[in-house]
Amino acid sequence: LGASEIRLLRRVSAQILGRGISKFHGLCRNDELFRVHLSVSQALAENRPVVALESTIITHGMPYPHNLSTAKEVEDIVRSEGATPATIGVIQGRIHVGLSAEELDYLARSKASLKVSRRDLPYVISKGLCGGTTVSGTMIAAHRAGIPVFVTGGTGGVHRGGEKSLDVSADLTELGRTPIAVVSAGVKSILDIGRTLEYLETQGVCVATYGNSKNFPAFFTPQSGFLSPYNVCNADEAADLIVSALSLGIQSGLLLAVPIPEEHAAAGQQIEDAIQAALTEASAKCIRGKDVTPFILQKVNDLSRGKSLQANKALIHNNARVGSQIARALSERML
Ligand code: PSU
Ligand code: MN
Repeated sequence: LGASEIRLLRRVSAQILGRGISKFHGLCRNDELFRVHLSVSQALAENRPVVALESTIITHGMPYPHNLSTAKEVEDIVRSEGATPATIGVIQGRIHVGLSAEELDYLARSKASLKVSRRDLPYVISKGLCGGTTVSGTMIAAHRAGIPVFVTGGTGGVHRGGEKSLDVSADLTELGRTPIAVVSAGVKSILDIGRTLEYLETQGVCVATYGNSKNFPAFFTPQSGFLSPYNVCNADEAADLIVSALSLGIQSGLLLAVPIPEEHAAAGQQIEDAIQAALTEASAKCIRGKDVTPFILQKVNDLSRGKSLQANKALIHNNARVGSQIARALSERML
C-alpha cells in the first residue's frame, strides 16, 4: 500500500473504533487529527472525572527537567484526587488528548516544539510538527474531547501597553468562545490585570475567585488589588456554576481563579521586583509577540534565583487538587 492508502485505512479504521467513544459525548474520535488516550476515552465514556492539562508550560514555561517532573507530579495529583489526567499537546501533527509517559518525556525534551495557540494549530498539523498547546489551544482540544474542566498555572491576558500594541492573549478570546472551565492562579502581574478583567467581561467570561473572598489573585500573590465579579466557596459551588453555564448553552467559558496558598506566597514581593526588571529588559531588547511571555518567565526565574519556579510549581499543584475536586463534583452532577 502507498502512503495515501495507509492514511485512508487509518482514518476509516479509527472512525470505526472511535464510534463507541463518540456515542457517549458526541465530539471526539480518533482520526488523523486527534488521538484520545484510552484512559481518557474510557473515563469519559463511564462519566468519570477528567482534568485537561496544557503543555506550553512543559515546552516553553519551565526548563528541563523541572518541566517533566512538574507535569508528572500534576498528573499524579489528579489521579490521587480520583480523576483522570488528560495532558494535551501536538505530536507529529496530531493533537493528543492524554499523553503516555514516553510522549510526555518526548515533549519535555523536544527543543523544536512550537508554542501552539488557536492560530498555530493549522500550521503545526499541516507540517506534522510538535507543539505545546497554550490555554487557548488546549481549550479547543478539551472541548472537542468533551472535557469540561481544565487546570493550568496562569492564563495569558492583556499585556502592559496592550492598549497600544494590541498584544492581548488569544486565551481571552478563546474563553469567550469555548465552553470550558479554566482553573488557574489568576493572571501574572507581568500583564495588565485591570484591562485583562475588563476584556474578559467584554468577552462574556464568567470570572470567579475560588474561596471566601473576591480578591482576584495575581499568580505569585493571592491578591492583585482587583476583584473578581464573583467568588465560589468550594468545589460544589464551582460545579454548580459550570452546570449552569453548560445548561444555558452559552458558548463562553469560565475562569476560576485559585489564590496561591499563603505558605508559598511569601516570596511574592521579591518575585514582583524581578518582574519589573524583566519587563524593562524585554522592552529594551524589543522582545515581541509570542516570545514575550516565555522570555519574561525565564528572566523572572533567573532574577529571583529560582524562587518563582518553586512558587510556580506549588500553585500548579494546588490548582490540580482544586480542579480535580471540581471535576469530581461535576461528574456527580452529570450522572
Ligand atoms: N503564564 C505562565 N506560564 C505559562 C503561560 C502563561 O505563567 O506557561 C503560557 C500559557 O500556555 C498561556 C500562554 O496560555 O503562555 C499565553 O501566551 P501569550 O501571552 O503569548 O498568549
Ligand atoms: Mn501575545
